[in-house]
Amino acid sequence: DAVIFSMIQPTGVIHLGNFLGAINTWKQINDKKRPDQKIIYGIADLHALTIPKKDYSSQLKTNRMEAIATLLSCGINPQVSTINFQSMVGGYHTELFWYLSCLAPLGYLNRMTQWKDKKSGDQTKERLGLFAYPVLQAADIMIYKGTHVPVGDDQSQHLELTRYLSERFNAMYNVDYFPSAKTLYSKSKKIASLSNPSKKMSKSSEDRLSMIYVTDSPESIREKIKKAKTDSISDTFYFDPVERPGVSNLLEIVSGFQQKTMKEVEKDVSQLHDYRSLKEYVSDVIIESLAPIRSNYTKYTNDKSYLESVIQQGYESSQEIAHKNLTDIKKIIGLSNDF
Ligand code: AQP
Repeated sequence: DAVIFSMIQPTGVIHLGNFLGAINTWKQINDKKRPDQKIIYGIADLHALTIPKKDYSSQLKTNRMEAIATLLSCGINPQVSTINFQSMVGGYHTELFWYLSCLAPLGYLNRMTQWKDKKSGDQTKERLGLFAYPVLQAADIMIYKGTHVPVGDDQSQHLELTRYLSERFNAMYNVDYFPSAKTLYSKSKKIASLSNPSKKMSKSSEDRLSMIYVTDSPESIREKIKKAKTDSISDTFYFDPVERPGVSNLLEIVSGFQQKTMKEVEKDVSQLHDYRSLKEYVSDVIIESLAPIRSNYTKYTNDKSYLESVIQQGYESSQEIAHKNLTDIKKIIGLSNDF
């Protein structure tokens, strides 16, 4: 049977990159779930601690709650997909993390681009948690024996590590226990920053104009798209991510929301002959697509008891699988007490 698993960090409301790169695919999988599939979507609140911030606990508490409300608002149905907090089943995840840590080569972890991007370079300040981040991510997937992982392009290297650790474990203990988790990309696997299209749209950017949140107001969306970096190459708009990264990113966003091919999007915008009209068109598409998410979000954040019930239900269902799998894993390793 297939186990579809993915997670998102509780860093507040999500942006278009998270939505088009991952969450929208999560929803499509949710909507087409087959009886032989199990779907688990998690809030990676243990990963949120890898860049420690002082006096962060009340903010983390709010962010966790907002993350659940965001997933529900984006259309993930908790009757179909399990939604959990990583920390609630954290004992299982971190125990497997330890077993995998004993197999994970330092050299491999050192090559991870996320580590290279986020580390400070000062050994006295470097934290083991940030370095070990992808091993915990592998444990998150493997504790449920995940077979398919829908993520954005930036996660491809971590997924390779997950497959590597599954193989290592299977080879080390001479079993065929862990499946090789496939990476599932959405059509728009990489959404760029609006202000600097050579970079990915990222929550950690300090430039507020670089990203659009799924709950942004129509005015704010218009403002950000208006200020998005484009070019002056031609007033006919076509997809060319190398020569025209800004325009291509806007077309990519439209294609992601409308689930149209780039050819279709290019045809739709072929009537537009100035940047202002293009940007108005793109803003209209985004505003219209996000309207239901925005109103759902207000509804869910005002219904804390419903959010709590979703979390409790998600905990029970994932705990059961994690418990069973960890028991099997310990037996394979030689850590069970049936002498
Ligand atoms: N720009 C993006 N384009 C496509 N997919 C993206 N994802 C993130 N950014 C883009 C995908 O969103 C999912 C959740 O990611 P996460 O929990 O790792 O979120 P994050 O890393 O906190 O998001 P950011 O904005 O990318 O944060 P920072 O600034 O910390 O790096 C993942 O599937 C991811 O691929």
